[in-house]
Amino acid sequence: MATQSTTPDNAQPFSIPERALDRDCTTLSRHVLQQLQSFSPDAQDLSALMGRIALAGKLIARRLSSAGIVDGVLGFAGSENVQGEAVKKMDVYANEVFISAFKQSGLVCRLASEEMDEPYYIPENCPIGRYTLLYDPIDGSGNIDTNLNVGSIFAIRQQEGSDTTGEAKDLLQDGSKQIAAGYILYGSSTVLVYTIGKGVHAFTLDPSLGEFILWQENLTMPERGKVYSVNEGNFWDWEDNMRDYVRYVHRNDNYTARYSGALVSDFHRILLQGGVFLYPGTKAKPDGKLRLLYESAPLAFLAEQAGGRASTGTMPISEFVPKKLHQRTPLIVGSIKDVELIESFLNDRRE
Ligand code: P6P
Repeated sequence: MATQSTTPDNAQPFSIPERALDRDCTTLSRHVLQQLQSFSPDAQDLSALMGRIALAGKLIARRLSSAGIVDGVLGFAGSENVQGEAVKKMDVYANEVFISAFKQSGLVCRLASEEMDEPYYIPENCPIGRYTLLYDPIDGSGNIDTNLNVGSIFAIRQQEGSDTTGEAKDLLQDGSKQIAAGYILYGSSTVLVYTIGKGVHAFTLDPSLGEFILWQENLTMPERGKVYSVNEGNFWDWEDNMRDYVRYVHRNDNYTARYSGALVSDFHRILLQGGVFLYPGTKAKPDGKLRLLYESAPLAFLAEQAGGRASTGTMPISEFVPKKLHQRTPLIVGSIKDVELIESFLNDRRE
């Protein structure tokens, strides 16, 4: 029922479409509770966790929007991370943002990040929670200095056992242990996409409100798409069957190539329009480049929730049990028919 008011000259009553207001009030934290249809402690925790993710996203988006105007956004920090990659200033900043957003939350016991050799354990003088946040604070940071899209990727797992050693052995479990996953895409607008296992939902940051407002619910990937997204500069490093797949799409008019150099940006396109993103292993690096726990597994959770598929090429990403915290994996993710086609090439199952 829209609220109506009459005007003195009996003109058409002015009405405020209730839907518009209700939508503006569907913030991320409220949406999580609606998804769970519960106000249990677990539901409240999950809602609060997503609220902290949103805070981190707002802080990072604000910083990125001032790149070139304030120091500390563009350029390199002058160090290397555990991945052996040159660290950008924004990698350091964004990593600290997530720690600050969660440190006093009482929600997590540790944070595991692409940028940290070992997990950051919440100090004893801070409230300790029972969840672990795994995250890539800035994915695709090579794009920052040219003002192209970048993202943050996150996954939330329950703390299991009391392992406080650096290996965090209880994190070395398959993707079914993720209770929430998603990403924030810092693009022409800032979009947060998440799942808690009840569909995939997208929110857009309204800077005037400082809130992520519901944009689309229950996103589903088309079962096939036109886009294939891969860095063909690695073509001659791939195994023969992978090269055969790429030759197939070259010859087939139904495909077009799109590749941004930022996983979140390329995945978001695939989520909305269909197609496939792939970062295969090479002869020199059969495990590929992308990390499992805080890049591929969260995106696999989203893809499967959206009716898509995510594979290493030989097994579902969601079933892959990592041997170490910074485990790498080949990644093929997207529309189910496109992923299955690549698997048929890789496993010699072509009709
Ligand atoms: P390449 C960014 O460094 C990243 O981790 C992903 O965001 C992206 O998809 C990939 O690596 C790009 O790697 O080798 O194509 O530059």
